[in-house]
Amino acid sequence: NGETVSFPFSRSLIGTFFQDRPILGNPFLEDVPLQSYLRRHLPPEVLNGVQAELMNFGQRVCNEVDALGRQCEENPPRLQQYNSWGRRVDHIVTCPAWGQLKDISAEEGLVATGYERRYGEWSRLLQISKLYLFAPSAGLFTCPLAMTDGAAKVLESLAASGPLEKPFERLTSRDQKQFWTSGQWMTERKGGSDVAGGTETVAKVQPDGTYRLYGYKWFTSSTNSEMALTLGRVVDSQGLTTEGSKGLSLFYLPVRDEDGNLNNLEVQRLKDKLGTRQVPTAELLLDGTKAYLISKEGRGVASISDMLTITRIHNAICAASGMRRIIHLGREYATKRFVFGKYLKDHPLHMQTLARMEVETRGAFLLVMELARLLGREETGSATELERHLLRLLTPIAKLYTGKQAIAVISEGLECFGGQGYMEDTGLPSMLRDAQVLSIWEGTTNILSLDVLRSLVKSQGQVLQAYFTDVKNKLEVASQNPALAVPVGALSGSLQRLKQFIQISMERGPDFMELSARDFSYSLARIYMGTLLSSHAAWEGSSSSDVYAAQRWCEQELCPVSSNEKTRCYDKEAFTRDTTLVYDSSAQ
Ligand code: UCC
Ligand code: FAD
Repeated sequence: NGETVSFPFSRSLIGTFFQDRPILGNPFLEDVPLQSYLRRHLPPEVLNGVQAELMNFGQRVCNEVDALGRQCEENPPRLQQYNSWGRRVDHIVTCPAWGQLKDISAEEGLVATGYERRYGEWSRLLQISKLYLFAPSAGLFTCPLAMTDGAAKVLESLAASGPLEKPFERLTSRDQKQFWTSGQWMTERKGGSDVAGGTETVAKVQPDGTYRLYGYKWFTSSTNSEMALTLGRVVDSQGLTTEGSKGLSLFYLPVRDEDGNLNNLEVQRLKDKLGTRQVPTAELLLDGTKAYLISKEGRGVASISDMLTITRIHNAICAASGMRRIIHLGREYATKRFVFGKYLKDHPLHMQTLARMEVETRGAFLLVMELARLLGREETGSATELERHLLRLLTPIAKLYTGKQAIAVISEGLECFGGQGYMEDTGLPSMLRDAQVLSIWEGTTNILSLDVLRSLVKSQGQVLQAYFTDVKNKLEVASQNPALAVPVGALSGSLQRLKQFIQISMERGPDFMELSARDFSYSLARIYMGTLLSSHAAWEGSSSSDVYAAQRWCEQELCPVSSNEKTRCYDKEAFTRDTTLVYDSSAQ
């Protein structure tokens, strides 16, 4: 009838529709739970300063850090083993953005803030809030920062003096030229979990009181750091070493000598990894590496445990912040992706998906912030005995639970972008790859579940007592709010079932406890996160969303250990049944 027909897919055109990409806003301004948490906990004189700093930093993350992190992903480190004249140099080449992230970390005091204690017991909350904003954009520079913070903690608790004074100052410096990062070399070929059984590195004392280390470190991340803490076995005057944990001692070593040469160590190769590709992770041969003994002989594991506490908290920060980031991007995208006649944000089933992710993230976030609060109090001498016990117990709980949550939530988050979530150049897939490591390094889920049991045994049950007291106190306050009656009821009931389970497991003995360790830890985690959500929702400044989040959290099974107990999956015969099932050898 004479209408002009256009042909949008003609040779010279590829169509007229292009989907707008999700945009990252200032992650502080977009994070209502973070702002609300700070308003609730910080005294007014601290709150103003902290809010201003986080607002500025959030903008910097958005304007500057995010692009640098992406560059690190796109330009992974490489190992230059020889120079042009054939000399072995073992130079780990990282992209310029990696160096810029280091400079920003120093300038922003991402480690220093925790040690300067400008805001007293609240300093850790500021530091951890900054890391929380930084982590999802920072191209895994959070990995060296975690270990640097952990090393600083060890050196501080050893009251660093002599050769240790300088490293402590460097690790906690805000001066870009002075700032050092640290590695944490614990894993050897025979064992990363079983460090006591796996460590073959030996340490020979020298006439000047220093040591020379000989060994092979199987995983060393951020290997271009300036220093490391590591474990080895001191060789006695008869040339013998002590087996097991009591033969392990802790050493500090500079990676390079005063002339800039490697300290008698060789980088054998860089690891080819699923994710964390931005971070160099190397295998190292220690061939007479000069080191300083910094623990009592045989107290290596106990002495490095301070580092483990800090790095495990960092792991939980990265887990929670990764979840938060995928939600920020996913909900933004939902406002601009138009399908079946409306935006994604108007499809109830899609919003339900995002809401479920949001509830998980809020639970993880509150647990991380609680750890930050407890750590700050412990370090400034203001923590009660109950709070010190809670810090010990909640650290492995947070690490093991949030690591798993992050993998699940980020995986779900990728699906929120449909096929685009699977496309490398959107930057989204690397989030999932990087999350996958959170449950492996710094102690796997099972190892941390066993660490939970260790904390109970070592404290003769006091950490558990602290847990029950704290949950009950918080629930009592939350129960004043009628809107929280259902979640508080569910939590109280679960706490009761947990108590009964503990009674049973004490009667059944250590094997039963070991087999239930993972479910037990999950139960502790879910009940505690639900309690934190309810407690926050009961605060007079809370919103209806806070109440709803607590309600939704408590709709899940809060105490899986008690329901699994009915299946006999922790009893004496369970091991045989499990083994038969796994190897399917029952017919033989
Ligand atoms: O993976 C690594 C770096 C990755 C890159 C950085 C990521 C940063 C975070 C993310 C940000 C993006 S470094 C490698 C990490 N490796 C581990 O986490 C090791 C996993 N394995 C364990 O945790 C094991 O449970 C071991 C190694 C601790 C077990 O050793 P033992 O020697 O068999 O254990 P014992 O005999 O039970 O403990 C020895 C002493 C005891 O103290 P005493 O002698 O006073 O009774 C324990 O109470 O150490 C104490 N101890 C602890 N204390 C053991 N664990 C702890 C703890 N968690 N807290 C306090
Ligand atoms: P294994 O101990 O062999 O564990 C294998 C499986 O057995 C796991 O599922 C574990 O949960 C399970 N398991 C082990 N023991 C028990 C038990 N008693 N009961 C039940 N289950 C058990 N290490 C460093 O020291 N420094 C680093 O910088 C570093 N960087 C790393 C970077 C990356 C990207 C990765 C992936 C690892 C890194 N690691 C580093 C090593 C890491 O800490 C170890 O891989 C981790 O602790 C697990 O040790 P493993 O590999 O020996 O596993």
